[in-house]
Amino acid sequence: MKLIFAIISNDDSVKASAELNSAGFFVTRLSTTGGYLMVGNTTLLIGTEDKDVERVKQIIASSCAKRTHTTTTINSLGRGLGNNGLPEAVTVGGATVFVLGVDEMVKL
Ligand code: 2BA
Repeated sequence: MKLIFAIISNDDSVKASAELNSAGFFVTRLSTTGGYLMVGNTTLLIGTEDKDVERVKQIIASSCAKRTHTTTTINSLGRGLGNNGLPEAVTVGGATVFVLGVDEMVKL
């Protein structure tokens, strides 16, 4: 069994969750914040059998878009003074996915 962590845009999270649910996967949504941009994103937790990991990744990939995000001076201050506080454009997403092994999953 695997536990998949998928960090995605808030804007894609409803579609991704709905499509995963429709395909029979169970999903937990966490409200998270990226450490670089300091803006909200969504982390999905999906516990699934090994054989279904590729299918989950396909659904996430098809639900999540790349976006360009321009930082603000205030966000830049959150990361220190390395860029002189100037706005910068970074490409975010579609999704950052981690797949971890699971020893046991029980529902009690
Ligand atoms: P953030 O940390 O807010 O990062 C947003 C975007 O800023 C990243 O997009 C990347 O384009 C850029 N970025 C992040 N850290 C950087 C750095 N040290 N130097 C230069 N550019 C940097 P994505 O790579 O698509 O990541 C989107 C979000 O996924 C991240 O939001 C973070 O919440 C998560 N994430 C990505 N990689 C991760 C990792 N290795 N470990 C934990 N979380 C990760």
